[in-house]
Amino acid sequence: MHKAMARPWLLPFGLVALLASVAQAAIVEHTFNVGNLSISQLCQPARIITAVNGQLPGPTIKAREGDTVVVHLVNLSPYNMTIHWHGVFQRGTPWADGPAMVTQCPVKPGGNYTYRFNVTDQEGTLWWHAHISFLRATVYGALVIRPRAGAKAYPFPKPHREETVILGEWWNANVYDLERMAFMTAMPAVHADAYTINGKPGDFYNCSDANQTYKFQVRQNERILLRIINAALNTPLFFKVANHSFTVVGADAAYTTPYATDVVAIAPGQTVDALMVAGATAAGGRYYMAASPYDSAVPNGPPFSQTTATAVVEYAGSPSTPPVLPPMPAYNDTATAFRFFSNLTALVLPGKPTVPLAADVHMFVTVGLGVSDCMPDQLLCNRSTTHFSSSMNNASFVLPKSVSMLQAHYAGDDTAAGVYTRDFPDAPPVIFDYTADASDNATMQYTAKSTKVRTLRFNETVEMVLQNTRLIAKESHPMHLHGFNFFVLAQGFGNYDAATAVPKFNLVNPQERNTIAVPTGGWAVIRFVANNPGMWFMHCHFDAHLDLGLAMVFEVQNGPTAETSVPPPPRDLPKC
Ligand SMILES: *[C@@H]1O[C@H](CO)[C@@H](O)[C@H](O)[C@H]1NC(C)=O
Ligand SMILES: *[C@@H]1O[C@H](CO)[C@@H](O)[C@H](O)[C@H]1NC(C)=O
Ligand SMILES: *[C@@H]1O[C@H](CO)[C@@H](O)[C@H](O)[C@H]1NC(C)=O
Ligand SMILES: *[C@@H]1O[C@H](CO)[C@@H](O)[C@H](O)[C@H]1NC(C)=O
Ligand SMILES: *[C@@H]1O[C@H](CO)[C@@H](O)[C@H](O)[C@H]1NC(C)=O
Ligand SMILES: *[C@@H]1O[C@H](CO)[C@@H](O)[C@H](O)[C@H]1NC(C)=O
Ligand SMILES: *[C@@H]1O[C@H](CO)[C@@H](O)[C@H](O)[C@H]1NC(C)=O
Ligand SMILES: *[C@@H]1O[C@H](CO)[C@@H](O)[C@H](O)[C@H]1NC(C)=O
Ligand SMILES: *[C@@H]1O[C@H](CO)[C@@H](O)[C@H](O)[C@H]1NC(C)=O
Ligand SMILES: *[C@@H]1O[C@H](CO)[C@@H](O)[C@H](O)[C@H]1NC(C)=O
Ligand SMILES: *[C@@H]1O[C@H](CO)[C@@H](O)[C@H](O)[C@H]1NC(C)=O
Ligand SMILES: *[C@@H]1O[C@H](CO)[C@@H](O)[C@H](O)[C@H]1NC(C)=O
Ligand SMILES: [Cu+2]
Repeated sequence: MHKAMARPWLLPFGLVALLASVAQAAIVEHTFNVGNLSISQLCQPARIITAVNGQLPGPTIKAREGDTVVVHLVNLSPYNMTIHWHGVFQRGTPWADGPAMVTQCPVKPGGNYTYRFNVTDQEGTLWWHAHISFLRATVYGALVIRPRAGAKAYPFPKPHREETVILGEWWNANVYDLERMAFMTAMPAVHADAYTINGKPGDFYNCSDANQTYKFQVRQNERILLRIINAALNTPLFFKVANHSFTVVGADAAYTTPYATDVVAIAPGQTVDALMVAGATAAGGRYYMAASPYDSAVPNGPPFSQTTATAVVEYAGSPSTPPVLPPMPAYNDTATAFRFFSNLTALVLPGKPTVPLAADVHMFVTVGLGVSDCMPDQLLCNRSTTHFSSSMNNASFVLPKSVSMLQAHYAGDDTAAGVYTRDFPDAPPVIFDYTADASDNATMQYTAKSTKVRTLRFNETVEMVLQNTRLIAKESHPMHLHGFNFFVLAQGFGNYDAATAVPKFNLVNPQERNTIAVPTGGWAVIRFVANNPGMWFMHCHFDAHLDLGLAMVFEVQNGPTAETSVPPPPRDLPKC
């Protein structure tokens, strides 16, 4: 499990530390005007989407480790809005995390809010996205954190160039209305019409004009750092470049042991940093970069778009020959996805946190789909058909409506008692054969709605076994934790069995992530240290599942000092 590959590029870290100590932290300031953008995709008539500063994807935030990021969100759109800084620890700034009704009330149309936070103790690729409704389908962008001392401080050969590669999904529909309809009917929303690379679907859709294919210009033998982000709402993706291979050096803004591969698997919410050498044998040429879906649902889930997004990697001075398409894995190629996900290990660096060798809190949490009663505000919920739900430990999460959970937490126990309960269970209500077809019956599928949190003392170490179920369908749920990175000790298929799993725990160099694609019909074990007081959302990063309740919240209590306590809310925190 933890065969570290050879490290060909070890750098003198004393030098890195010296350079780091003299670098000054800066303030990186942006104004995000969120508003209407008229755009034509897939040869459809122009439609109005919600976007930041008239761009799809939105602007890239470029910072160095230790910098302060300040973003003024000005909501000129007709919708309530919040932005989440996906993967940023937000230590000491829990009010800037962004999930609607968890850490803040939304910014109403015409309103504004300033997010202020430091990007400390993390380097690599993160991203930002709307955290309300399905609006992140078009409100998203990259957040790149470089080392303080510049590119020389990368623990891998300095790239000649860096490129952001944001994978997304596009609908020929209003995604706000889609979310409303999916919620009110408790039925899955229709699937995306296209996948995209840097906002563009590429040449394999029934429409071609010069504007719908993204192009990367490269020079022979250049070493390019690809910062790959999966911003799709509901679809894990396979990523390849024809006739090129990669060396993965980071994931979720944590360095990895260099890992050689010609295919990247990436679930919604995840990022992968991969070096690619422009060394295609025939000098020059044009090659497709491609992203195609990984559909892990068994039996088949709702239909998904069986299409491929492409961009073109074009060598300088090359003739305009037709590009070559790489052979993509089959949509159901779980073996390829698992090989990639399970083979990554951390690059252990001096001074970086290492995996806790023991845990104070042990949780066993089932993750999956189910059915619930129609809620009063699900106005179109048909009582005579199945209405879908999803849950963790059979508790299907609903957001509060009148005040955010962090505000309730900060106000104290009396307020909190009316907003959430502290009874999120450490184990499912019934122990059963989680992944067996025979367990998928009406009794096991039923789940009730609630707003439950798990309260943690400051600095407790938590171990969580995430166990996917077969209820309705097996599926690889990408589980995302706000406020922390976690270490991935082990993962596998079937029901978790401590007797065989514990001896395989990687306690040497486990990968560190903020989003784990729990194997379909399988399990993963994660550990994190609750050293960040606040209210931290943990949820499936498929918006279709989040909306149906696949979530919970960690309430992390204050530590002994002011620095380890939730600070007062910023004065401009939006009101409900
Ligand atoms: C934005 O577009 C919506 C239609 O989607 C429209 O109702 C609204 O008036 C537009 N707002 C502005 C400021 O143009
Ligand atoms: C953020 O960084 C600035 C500058 O280094 C520092 O003054 C401030 O205390 C930091 N804020 C938090 C919440 O750590
Ligand atoms: C932000 O909101 C405040 C309070 O409503 C208002 O005074 C200010 O002008 C707004 N700023 C912008 C840039 O819209
Ligand atoms: C293109 O159109 C054809 C015929 O209408 C259809 O069969 C095919 O699925 C479409 N392809 C895409 C990628 O939409
Ligand atoms: C291509 O994009 C540019 C800039 O966004 C725009 O001005 C132009 O009209 C577009 N062309 C087509 C054919 O859509
Ligand atoms: C490039 O990739 C294509 C598709 O896999 C393959 O057919 C072709 O032989 C490759 N060319 C070279 C030069 O490797
Ligand atoms: C993938 O799907 C194909 C075609 O539907 C099927 O023949 C194959 O058995 C599936 N493979 C796996 C691993 O489920
Ligand atoms: C990766 O994981 C698979 C198991 O899925 C294993 O067979 C393989 O040897 C591992 N190593 C590499 C380098 O892919
Ligand atoms: C509700 O579901 C039943 C059973 O599938 C179906 O016959 C009926 O038409 C549905 N009603 C509505 C309003 O969609
Ligand atoms: C449903 O599945 C559970 C778990 O396997 C089992 O205990 C129970 O007896 C089943 N109920 C029915 C009605 O089949
Ligand atoms: C957190 O716990 C670790 C040991 O588990 C300890 O070394 C550290 O000092 C604690 N941090 C704080 C701020 O209490
Ligand atoms: C926007 O949020 C407020 C709470 O801050 C809520 O009352 C209102 O219904 C929301 N509007 C929409 C369109 O969701
Ligand atoms: Cu899910």
